[in-house]
Amino acid sequence: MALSEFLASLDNLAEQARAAFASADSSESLEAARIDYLGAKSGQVRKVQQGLGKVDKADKPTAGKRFNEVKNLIEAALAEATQQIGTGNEEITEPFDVTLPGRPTRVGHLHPITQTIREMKDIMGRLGFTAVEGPEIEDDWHNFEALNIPLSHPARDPLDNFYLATAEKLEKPLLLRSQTSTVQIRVMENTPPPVRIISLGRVYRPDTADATHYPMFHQIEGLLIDRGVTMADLKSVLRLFCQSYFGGEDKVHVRFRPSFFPFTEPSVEVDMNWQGGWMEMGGAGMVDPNVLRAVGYDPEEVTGFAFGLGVERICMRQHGITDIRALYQNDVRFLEQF
Ligand code: FA5
Repeated sequence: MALSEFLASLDNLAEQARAAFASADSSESLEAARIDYLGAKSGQVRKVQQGLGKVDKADKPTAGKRFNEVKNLIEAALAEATQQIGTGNEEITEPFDVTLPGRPTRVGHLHPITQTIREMKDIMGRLGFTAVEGPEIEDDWHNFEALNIPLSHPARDPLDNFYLATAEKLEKPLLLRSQTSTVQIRVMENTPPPVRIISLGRVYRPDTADATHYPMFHQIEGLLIDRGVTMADLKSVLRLFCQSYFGGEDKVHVRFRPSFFPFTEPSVEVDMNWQGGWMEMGGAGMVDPNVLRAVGYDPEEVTGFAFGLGVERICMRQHGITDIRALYQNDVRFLEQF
């Protein structure tokens, strides 16, 4: 091979390699270009080097010298391109101040409803009520029958309840409990009087969500059974509970309205003042003798009161939350305020 031809191929190679390294825009593409040109087995530089053997003997020293120069040039171009892209493994050259404070860790906290539930348990615990739990999937007996809600009662309507599609549906329907009053029955079935319990948990109703309704919400149920319990005891306990939770007599007004529940007689609805008007907080009343009989108690011996209050509404009033849906949208910017 003529010397001039070999030298021209070297110049050509240097130019192409430089252009390839300069146009690489990531360490991956640069590595591909490196292998293409400087790869030990079949890189372009290696191929051109093989051509050196075909150069006339007399021209070999000149050709070899130029080959080494061009190879060095290509390696320098690669080093420059590598530096520009950065390998991610650069050594830390900036001084590092070990006395700087660390980045603050974001600490989570309890959901406002969980906080409310805990406060309620505390307050009622101080009034002598023990917290108990019951299942969220209930049967017909505990959600309706034992609560004096007969088969024909509209409260059993499939449009008002989440029935579960079981094979025995018609015989023994199962449903997501629509109220925590189910727990009253479970406790009285297994405990002789006196009874003094509360139960806090989720209940489910196919209600359309609006500012004060949600299809899943929480109730606090209270039940006190003993000799000689009266409506006055019920009103005192509810007032004390509200005043303790809201922080004093002047912080909340509670109003009782005559109402009807199949499982209490007489029954009341309990309202609290809220934004210049009233918001319904829950229902309550004296346990109906039919319910006492259904669980094997003697209504001539013992009487009692029960109440069921909406936890979300009480939490909303306490924190000035005007829409119940905000509690369940899981927007951290909202939740971290509590
Ligand atoms: C009951 O559920 C009765 N079990 C209460 C009761 C217990 C009465 C013991 C007598 C003795 P009511 O359906 O009214 O009652 O619901 C009670 C409270 O739950 C309401 O006052 C309200 O505060 C809350 N509530 C009802 N539906 C919803 C809903 N969809 N979203 C949020 N809160 C609700």
